[in-house]
Amino acid sequence: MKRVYVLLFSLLPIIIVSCGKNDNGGGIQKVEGFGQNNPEVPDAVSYDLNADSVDDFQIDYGMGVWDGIDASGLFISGDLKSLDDSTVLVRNNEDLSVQILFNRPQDTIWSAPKQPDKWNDDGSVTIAEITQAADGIWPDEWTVNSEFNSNPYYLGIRVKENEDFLVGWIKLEINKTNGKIKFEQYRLTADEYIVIPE
Ligand SMILES: [Ca+2]
Repeated sequence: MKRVYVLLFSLLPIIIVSCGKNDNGGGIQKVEGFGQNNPEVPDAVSYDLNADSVDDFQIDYGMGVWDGIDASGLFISGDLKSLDDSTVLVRNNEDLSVQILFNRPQDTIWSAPKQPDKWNDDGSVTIAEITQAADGIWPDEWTVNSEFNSNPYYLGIRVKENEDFLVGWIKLEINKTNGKIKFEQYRLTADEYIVIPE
């Protein structure tokens, strides 16, 4: 399945209609015109975790088009974007793809990760997404991008502070019904490692 983000901007004026600022928490856009159960696109949210007035991460949502054999549709992707040299821990799979959201309570997050773990250098990871079927129908729930399919979801993180980095973790709250992704809890340290508490 080929995925194309380029068409996003040409499609947006057609398929997105603002529902007003106070619907379901404010600022939500609803996708119109493509089947039933049309999902809503949550607003982007930025986080400054070490309170230095520089945002470190942003949860952002992008819409794209998937293009298969004799079929196509839309998808919405909820992504965690790295800002100001912050990054998240990923694991190298054997096929060279990377896996996120693998951390659990009692895991140790190292400032210098050990293979196959590494700090993501791609600038963005997909946390959750929802994909329109070829018949135009949207599923009832978003899919979390984790092979563990567990909740709560933890990510190891590194945040820039002055010329150094802090290591830590974030606990994500992912609402599969509306796709909203929130930072529920986090910790940072200047030590070499931090352990996610039970
Ligand atoms: Ca910051």
